[in-house]
Amino acid sequence: MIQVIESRFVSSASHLDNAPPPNASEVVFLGRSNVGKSTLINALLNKPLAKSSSTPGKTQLINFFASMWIWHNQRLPLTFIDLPGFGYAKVSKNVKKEWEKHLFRFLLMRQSIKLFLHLVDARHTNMAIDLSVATMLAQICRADQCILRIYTKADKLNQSALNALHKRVYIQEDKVQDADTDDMHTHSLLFSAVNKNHRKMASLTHLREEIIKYTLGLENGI
Ligand SMILES: Nc1nc2c(ncn2[C@@H]2O[C@H](COP(=O)(O)OP(=O)(O)O)[C@@H](O)[C@H]2O)c(=O)[nH]1
Ligand SMILES: [Mg+2]
Repeated sequence: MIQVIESRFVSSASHLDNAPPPNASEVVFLGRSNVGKSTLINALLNKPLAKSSSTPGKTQLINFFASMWIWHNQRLPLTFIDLPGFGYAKVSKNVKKEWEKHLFRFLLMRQSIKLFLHLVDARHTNMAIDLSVATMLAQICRADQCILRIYTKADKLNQSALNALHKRVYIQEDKVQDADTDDMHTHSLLFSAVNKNHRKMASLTHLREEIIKYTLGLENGI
């Protein structure tokens, strides 16, 4: 049984250099604007900490959230990191380029990151931006890190699309469509913040277990 007993917003940063000192294992949430990052963070932490909005591209800073989890009578501190949306459309190309350079450096250099949660809209699973994020993650992922791809908004799929994606994710292995990437560290799940009890979607409890498993390096069995 996993419980999240405390969670709070720590601070925002624009770069690696002004990020708070790492003092726990870290889980990074990344994906396009509006894919459901803030919603998922709030659901997992059980508190409306991350601002969720229907206006794409609002988040421009890296936001840090501290939390304390209880698992098998152990206290496990975990930090969640909400990254600004990739593919943000409302800034100039140069601003965007500069911004993504900072993000990349942050992801590459921050040693405390143990898990990358890559959120992909379940309705649009082959977007170029997501494929390039997946490739980038597979390239920078260290041996002590994992990538978990979460297909969000699964409630918006019709039955046959849900079945097809479910089959791809759980029955066949869901591979990044790029032959160059080493996909050993990537796993996938379907999720809906709206429909929490669907047997083809991961529950919050299951997601929390996966997060613990991967951040503690226990992926070969809890
Ligand atoms: N139907 C549905 N809507 C969702 C889901 N997750 C998020 N949303 C909605 O999608 C919009 C964007 O979500 P948000 O968490 O702000 O996305 P972010 O930009 O990635 O942080 C909001 O209106 C959310 O209520 C989901 O699983 N299902
Ligand atoms: Mg957000």
